[in-house]
Amino acid sequence: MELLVIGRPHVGKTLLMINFAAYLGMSDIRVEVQDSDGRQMVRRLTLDRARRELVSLSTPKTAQVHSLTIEVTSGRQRSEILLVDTPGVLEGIAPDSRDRQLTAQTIGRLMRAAMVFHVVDASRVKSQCQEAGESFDRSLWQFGQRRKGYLLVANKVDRPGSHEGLKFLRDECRGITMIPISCATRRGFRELKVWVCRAIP
Ligand SMILES: Nc1nc2c(ncn2[C@@H]2O[C@H](COP(=O)(O)OP(=O)(O)OP(=O)(O)O)[C@@H](O)[C@H]2O)c(=O)[nH]1
Ligand SMILES: [Mg+2]
Repeated sequence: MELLVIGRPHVGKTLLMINFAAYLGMSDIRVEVQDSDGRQMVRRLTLDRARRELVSLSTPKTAQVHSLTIEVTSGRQRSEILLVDTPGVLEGIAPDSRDRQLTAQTIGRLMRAAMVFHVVDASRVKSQCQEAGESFDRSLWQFGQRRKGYLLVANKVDRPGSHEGLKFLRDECRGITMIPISCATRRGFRELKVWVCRAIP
């Protein structure tokens, strides 16, 4: 069963994948890397190395689909979930054909995934949505309103401006489940795990 992590570039998707694995008790991870042509390769990384190599200081970073298997335990129930980190989706149609292919691959997976973390940067989402008008984020949370297994993850709540961003999201996304988190401080990870346990089909 697949849990897809999707969102605009630089919102913290990759750090979320790695730090959530750490929160669940994993010390090293087996990352499957799939390029835009569907070719696959496997890498075993410590969490520190994964953070150093996969998380970006400048945008954009992830140019392939990364996935790793996590195990979630709740009471006696143990479930294996494929956590899938995707390249950031840009507004509109990308000029580069490889970027267009990656976006198509990501949207295709969105339709098939049992669960979706739609990640936004709480400290920037308000200005990004206001600048873009009909933005990718808006389309995605409208899609999420009609779908089981969709969660809006408001990341970077440790950053200035996130308070206003959370208020904006609460006004815009009525009826949608949202969890504020920080991949930097790990706030909200317990709530993420509880949500995943309940959302497992
Ligand atoms: N302050 C703060 N920084 C964060 C948080 N989460 C991620 N970052 C930083 O945001 C930057 C982007 O993180 P990534 O995990 O690479 O973001 P991404 O969404 O995977 O980026 P792309 O792969 O380019 O789409 C890095 O410098 C992270 O350290 C957070 O909760 N708080
Ligand atoms: Mg990334």
